[in-house]
Amino acid sequence: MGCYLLLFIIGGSATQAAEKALVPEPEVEFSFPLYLGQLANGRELMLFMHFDKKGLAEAQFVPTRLSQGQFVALPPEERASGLAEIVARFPQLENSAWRAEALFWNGTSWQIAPTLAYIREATPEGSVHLPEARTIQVRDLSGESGGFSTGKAIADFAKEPQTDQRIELNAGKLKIWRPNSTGDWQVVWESKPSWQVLQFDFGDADEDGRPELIFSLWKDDGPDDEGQFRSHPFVYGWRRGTIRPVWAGSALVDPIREFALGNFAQSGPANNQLIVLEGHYSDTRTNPARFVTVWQWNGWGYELLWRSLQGSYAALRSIPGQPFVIYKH
Ligand SMILES: [Ca+2]
Repeated sequence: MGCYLLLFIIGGSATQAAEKALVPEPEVEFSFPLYLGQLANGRELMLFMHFDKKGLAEAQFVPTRLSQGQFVALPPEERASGLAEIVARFPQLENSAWRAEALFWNGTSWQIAPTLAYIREATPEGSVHLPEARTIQVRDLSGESGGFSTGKAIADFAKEPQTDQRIELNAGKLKIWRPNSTGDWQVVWESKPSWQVLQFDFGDADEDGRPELIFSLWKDDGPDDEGQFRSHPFVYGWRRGTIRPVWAGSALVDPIREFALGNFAQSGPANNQLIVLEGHYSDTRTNPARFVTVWQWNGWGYELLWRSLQGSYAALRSIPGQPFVIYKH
């Protein structure tokens, strides 16, 4: 009898330890801006650096303006001249690995211009390199928070009760973890085994003030997939006490290589744009993209605002609060 009891206890402990070990730890990442000096017309030059567990991952030169003791993003009409000044300041970097391109809103249209940025994962041949495993910890809604997508109606969800949440991508599988009533992390949602998730972000994808999980995936199980693996953008959110689909984009005409969600135009408080590097189904999935595109939520889906000329594009990056999207070409 005693022997059985002992075995039971040991068995129980081992199982618990194994479950705990599987809880993903968020990435160790931090960013800081370095002040480099003055530019013309009262602008100030910053170097934004981003570190992860392997060291310096990215560094971008960014023109800013000093306002009430803070370095703030340039207004739309100054963004082009600010970038031009940076390239002129460092002519020795013009034909180096720092050479990059910026996409931004100049007040009247989307514009691209040369800039300087180091991206460790950018390869000379321009292939697309997305991390195979990534875990972030965020704060998400925890209570009843109304219906699904509310289109253009902006609500202040910041006052809602929030819960810690970990989003884990590992080898094409996406999982959402939240603590249960005793504080132990548990999986509350995971992507279908047949899906291949490439990239995710957490932000207000449908402009209603609530954050969502937005991700790009390949799947072949929908009527619009026609038995082929097709690229889709999906949006999931915490709705009525669980994770639910908010918006499931249909099979895209051109597959997503990389995307970035952010308030790049900075034209309103919840006015996000989705920047997408688009490839072609006939290319391999790590081939560089052929187009850079800008999309905006219109109440029921994403509407195309701008498309680049055909070219070769990869390594899409942005800095929170700065109105530039950087890529290599
Ligand atoms: Ca939202």
